[in-house]
Amino acid sequence: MPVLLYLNKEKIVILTGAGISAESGLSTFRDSGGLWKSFSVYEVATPEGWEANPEIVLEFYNQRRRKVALAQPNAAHLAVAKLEEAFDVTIVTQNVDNLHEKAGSTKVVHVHGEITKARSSADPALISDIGYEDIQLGDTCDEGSQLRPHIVWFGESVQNMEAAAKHVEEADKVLVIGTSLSVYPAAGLVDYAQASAEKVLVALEMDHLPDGFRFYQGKATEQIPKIIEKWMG
Ligand code: BV8
Repeated sequence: MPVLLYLNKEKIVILTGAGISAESGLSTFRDSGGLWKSFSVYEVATPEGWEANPEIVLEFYNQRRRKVALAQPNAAHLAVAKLEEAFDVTIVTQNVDNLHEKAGSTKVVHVHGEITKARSSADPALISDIGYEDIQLGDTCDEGSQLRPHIVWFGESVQNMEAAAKHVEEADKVLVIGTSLSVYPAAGLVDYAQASAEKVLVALEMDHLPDGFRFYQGKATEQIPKIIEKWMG
């Protein structure tokens, strides 16, 4: 693709949450049957929970990682990946699964971490790819500290936020898929969208719609291919 052509491509930023992976069999958090209905957030997704009982936290993520290993990208992930043929697409995801990458998307910014990575509990810069392997108590980093999931827990600073906000600010189109927009600062990314940008949100339901966003209510695998087909026109 000649550079000039690439530079002229419209920029699309796609902000995704657990809802885009729901139809791939991965649980959301706050829907009925969601993870926070059967697990205590405090126990499995906070540094305090990790300090109190690391085995419970390791098992929570080991169980989810085994499900991610078996999960396949769905029609929504695939349609989003296809957009790259005609647009400059950046995905900013709160999801820790790798279904966007499995679908073929090439620019994926994770703000809440990645379940296929582990990091040293002593040095957050020591990150390693573990694929779908469990992390057990006693698994240590090169410096001898216990390995933990490379996941952002509540009370921990979110990753890549500055880059993510810049992408949204520069976008001609912002598409939000499958997030309740209830976790900050990630949820605040929608506020960086320009008034002039086309803003669309797809979910099963939304308590509050961010300013200027058009709401398409329904399943991602039904709504997203239609929106992408229109944009690819
Ligand atoms: C931090 C771990 C400070 C990863 C998660 C204001 C500013 C800053 C912070 C705060 C603030 N107010 C409160 C806070 C604290 C807190 C917070 O936001 N609390 C909330 C609950 C009020 N934020 C934090 O603690 C953050 N850290 O700010 O630290 C700091 C700063 C500097 C230095 C040190 C510290 C950290 C937040 C990250 C927490 N980690 N999880 C994991 O285990 O996966 S959050 C968790 O919720 C996930 O990461 C997930 O990504 C996130 C959001 O959930 P959603 O993806 O939106 O999923 P949800 O179930 O909620 O909704 C599903 C949606 O999909 C629904 O809309 C539904 O309709 C739709 N849907 C379902 N099925 C489908 C569908 N749509 C289409 N098709 C379908 N089939």
